[in-house]
Amino acid sequence: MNDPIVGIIMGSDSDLDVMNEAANVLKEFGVAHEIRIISAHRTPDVMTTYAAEASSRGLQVIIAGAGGSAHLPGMTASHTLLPVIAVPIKRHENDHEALWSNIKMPPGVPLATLPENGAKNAGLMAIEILAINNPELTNKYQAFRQKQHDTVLEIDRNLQGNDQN
Ligand code: RP5
Repeated sequence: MNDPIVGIIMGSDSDLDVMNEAANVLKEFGVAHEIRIISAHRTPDVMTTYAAEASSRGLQVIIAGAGGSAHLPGMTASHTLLPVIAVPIKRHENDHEALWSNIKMPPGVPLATLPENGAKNAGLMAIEILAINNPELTNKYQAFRQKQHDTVLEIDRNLQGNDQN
């Protein structure tokens, strides 16, 4: 595999089931990536070093997922100039702390916060960012969107057919 250009990081291995959806998207598009467990609270030194060195190691985008007080995405964004996409992890019905934590960044340090558990779209947003300067990836992404479009048309056609009875 090539050197990773996307870093997927998360606060705990208990976030893996959600964050693997981002990894699956990157795999589908053939984008080299790495997956790391890095906790803003339990391993703050690792988080700081990872973010500070991410760009010089060749990463172009970071996807960061965390639950609870969820400081990992925002603090990572504070230590790098790379775009950071946040995935707030939600575990139960009234568990919105991570969303509120991620979405309330101070002006000057942006964090692209996606919906709770929105790791699939985090992967796709990383593809969009990378595709800006990558025509091959742009073509793959265009094909993905076209397939999605055609699938909806087919489902609708089938529905109309089923209704004519
Ligand atoms: C957060 O605390 C992690 O991102 C995880 O979502 C949550 C719970 O972590 P574990 O106790 O399951 O390791 O920092």
